[in-house]
Amino acid sequence: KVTTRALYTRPSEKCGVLNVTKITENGKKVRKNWTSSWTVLQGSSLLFAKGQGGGTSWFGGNQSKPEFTVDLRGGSVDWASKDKSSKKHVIELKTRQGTELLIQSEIDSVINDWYRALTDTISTHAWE
Ligand code: I3S
Repeated sequence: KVTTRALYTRPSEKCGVLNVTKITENGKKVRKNWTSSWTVLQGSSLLFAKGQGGGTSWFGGNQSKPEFTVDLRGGSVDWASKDKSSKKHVIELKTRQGTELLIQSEIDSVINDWYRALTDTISTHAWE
């Protein structure tokens, strides 16, 4: 029996293609470099791999290794202000380690789902 609760339970894993750029690394401003990236939310980690993975999940085969990984614990997520980017639907993600990323999708349902998943993850792992 499918309960309402089950319908609202979110998976702890999520993946998809997003446009991503770092804007700050270890507290230092870096030059933007927007890249389309295969993005995976796994537990409290967000993993990015270059390219779109050729339609195959890199979990299975010998697809590209994660380009970089972000620890979401202690981080924060918000919608980016206009001065951060001229693009629409941009999320600003700050890590406790002082890395700031912008994450974007042209599809608002896609970016809204990511926003929810990231805020849920950060609040779930807030006390670790
Ligand atoms: O915040 P900025 O500097 O206006 O960001 C833009 C630049 O990074 C630009 O590249 P150049 O390094 O060649 O100037 C990018 O092509 C743009 O996409 C960046 O702005 P948006 O608003 O798209 O985030």
